[in-house]
Amino acid sequence: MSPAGRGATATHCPYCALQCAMFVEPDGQGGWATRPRDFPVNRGGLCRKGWTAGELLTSPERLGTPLVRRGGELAEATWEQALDLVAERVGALQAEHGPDGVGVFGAGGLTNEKSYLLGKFTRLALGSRMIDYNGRFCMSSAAAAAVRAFGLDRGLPFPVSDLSGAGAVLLAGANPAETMPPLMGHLTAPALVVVDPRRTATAQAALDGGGLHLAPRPGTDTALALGLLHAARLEGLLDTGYIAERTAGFEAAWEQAAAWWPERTELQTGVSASRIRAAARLLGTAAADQGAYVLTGRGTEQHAKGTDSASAWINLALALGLPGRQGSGWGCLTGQGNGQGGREHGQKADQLPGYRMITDAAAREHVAGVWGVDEADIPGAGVSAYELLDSLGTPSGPKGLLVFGSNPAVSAPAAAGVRERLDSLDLLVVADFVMSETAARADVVLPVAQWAEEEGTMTNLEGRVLRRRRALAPPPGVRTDLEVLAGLAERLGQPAGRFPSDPDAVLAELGRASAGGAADYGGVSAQRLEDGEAVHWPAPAPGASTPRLFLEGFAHPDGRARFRPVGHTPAAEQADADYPLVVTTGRTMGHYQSGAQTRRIGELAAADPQAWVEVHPDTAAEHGLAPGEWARLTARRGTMLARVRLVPTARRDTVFVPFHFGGDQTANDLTNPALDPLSRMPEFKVAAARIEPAAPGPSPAGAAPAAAGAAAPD
Ligand SMILES: Nc1nc2c(c(=O)[nH]1)N[C@H]1C(S)=C(S)[C@@H](COP(=O)(O)OP(=O)(O)OC[C@H]3O[C@@H](n4cnc5c(=O)[nH]c(N)nc54)[C@H](O)[C@@H]3O)O[C@H]1N2
Ligand SMILES: Nc1nc2c(c(=O)[nH]1)N[C@H]1C(S)=C(S)[C@@H](COP(=O)(O)OP(=O)(O)OC[C@H]3O[C@@H](n4cnc5c(=O)[nH]c(N)nc54)[C@H](O)[C@@H]3O)O[C@H]1N2
Ligand code: SF4
Ligand SMILES: [Mo]
Repeated sequence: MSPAGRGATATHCPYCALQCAMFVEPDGQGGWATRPRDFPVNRGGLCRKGWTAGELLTSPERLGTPLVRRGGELAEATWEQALDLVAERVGALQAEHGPDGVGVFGAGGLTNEKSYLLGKFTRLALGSRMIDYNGRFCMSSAAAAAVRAFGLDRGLPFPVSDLSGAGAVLLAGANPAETMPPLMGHLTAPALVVVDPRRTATAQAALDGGGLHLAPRPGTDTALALGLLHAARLEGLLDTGYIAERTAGFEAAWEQAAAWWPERTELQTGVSASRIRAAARLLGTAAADQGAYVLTGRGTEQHAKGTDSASAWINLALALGLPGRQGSGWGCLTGQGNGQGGREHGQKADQLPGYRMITDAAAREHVAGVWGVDEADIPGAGVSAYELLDSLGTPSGPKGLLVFGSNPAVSAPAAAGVRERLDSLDLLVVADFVMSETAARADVVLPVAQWAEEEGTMTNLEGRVLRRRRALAPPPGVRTDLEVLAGLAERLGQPAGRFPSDPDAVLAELGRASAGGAADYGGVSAQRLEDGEAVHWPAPAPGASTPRLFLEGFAHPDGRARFRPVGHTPAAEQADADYPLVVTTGRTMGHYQSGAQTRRIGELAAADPQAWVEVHPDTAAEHGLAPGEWARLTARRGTMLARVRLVPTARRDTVFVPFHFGGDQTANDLTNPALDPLSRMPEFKVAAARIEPAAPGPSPAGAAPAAAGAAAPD
């Protein structure tokens, strides 16, 4: 690895939870370039998003000045004008509608410091219950399942580098070859088993290496996991000693699995009984030998029963004796850059810092003490992300919303309805560095600093806290998110110093607020991270770090993990005569999430300029579709346009669309907002739809929709 040159700053990628280590340095032409840095997670690799991440720093698409809507148009304003206006409008809305009249929507891409301060800001400066964040759309089902099984949720309870020693790894609904390419370097186990309705690059890698690809019908993962447990038991592969010593509840879980013999599982899932048996054998023999891992991704979690589906995979892992063992385990591949830390510091509707529950009296006392307020001044639990978005502007919902780090106009389920709700608000404030589809509808847009212009910490998918370092100053006219919060808090009458804009001061406070909680950052300091120490939470004291959880016991009081007796239930929506296909959604390598950032990066936009739909050639013929032509997909909630790609390995009953595009190519105009009862995760991965040729095609690709309809603030 080439060492840091002059002017090179060591930091981490702005995008996904792998948080690949990189250098940022001047490119010699007035811009900024990135290159990989040695680090155990990415080991000198970056994906194409990482390689091009510098481009947006100096892009003409960058927002450089606050904007305020006047007479229907967004017009330039000073920071004083913009922040004064927000504070004044917030005050007026809360005077009329009460503290919950204004809400906040946060994100798992925000640093730990921002996540923490955003939760504190909502509870104290706004006094509102109404905060939630896009992590609800991400790994919330796996988090809920992990808490009930292990008593604690940390995406991977072991370092990524442990994976390479295993004999087998099962990936359920994850496509890391596209979503975390450098992770593939750790998936060197002799046998990979990939569970995905599509023959993804990851599934192909499994087959190429002599492993297996199981391609279930979307929404049938729970049945498949039950079938694998059944097959493993029939083959005599369960770890009965581990089940007896380290777990509870096996018999009740087995009662559910007993009904899922492989042939019945085949009928439900479309995966052949022989492959189910083969997968169980691969995994079970590796478990007893070199070790094995079961990992889940969004494909198996983003369902209206995603928590049960994650629990079914955990049950399989427990029955094989994997979790809490060196060299084996269960884990969830967390998604956003700070998807892990973002869920620990109190931007979730029901949580306080340290992964504490906002309804827990002792937790409230502790946090109130750190905040210097009365416990009664901390409001109670709010509502989950989709419920919050769906209530905006209604009699019972907030009339004002502040958005930090998300683009729900594109990324929320049933997005056309969500856009309507956003447009019905009296006040929409968006802090962003580009004019996202959500920012374009705002009354006030606040231009903020980007990753390479600020300091802070991020917690990667293995619970390791990392230092984000500043390589350059933000452009004049741009402020950091922490400065924005400080400026607003002051105007809302908060005491000076309660909302520090210095990230290290916030980290120190976050450490105190989280101390004693499940995600304890009490011993995390800027200095430890600067020194390059690997600090995995819980880190309650200086020097403390926990790279591997559960080796001594699980986090339930008796130290045992819990099986959960889950059965298979069908997806919320089934294909029928009017909507004969299942549409599932996900990602491609070159775009990130709603595409707000990557659609503005030349090389990435050129590679994938428009939405496409993957269709089996027979299905295409049946519906009159030709490759390269535009198709219209229609679901009960709306329609989208996408170009046809013929994929001979696709299932005939299923089509796939990426959700990275806006305008009339918004995949979420199709998706079903049916919510998981526990995690409140929407059913992003299963909607019933029909498909037909669409001529002449769409308006300009993924263009931001006109900002019509948003109410003028003045
Ligand atoms: N390039 C890129 N990388 C990213 C991101 C990005 O937007 N772009 N986002 C980051 C974030 S926030 C996240 S959460 C992660 C997500 O990372 P992944 O979970 O890998 O991403 P997805 O593509 O959403 O879903 C994975 C797979 O689930 C499959 N799938 C669909 N329905 C089902 C089903 O019913 N069962 C099963 N078993 N599989 C199903 C899809 O075909 C897809 O291949 O990626 C992170 N990395
Ligand atoms: N159909 C379908 N929909 C999905 C999914 C799916 O698989 N299928 N996946 C879901 C998942 S897993 C996720 S994580 C969500 C993500 O979807 P979103 O929440 O929309 O995430 P992004 O597109 O990354 O939007 C982030 C926005 O914040 C800005 N931003 C980035 N960093 C910062 C920052 O530090 N501060 C501020 N103020 N702004 C910042 C970016 O410019 C961008 O406009 O989408 C969900 N939606
Ligand atoms: S894999 Fe994730 S962290 Fe690594 S370079 Fe790509 S987007 Fe960045
Ligand atoms: Mo995500």
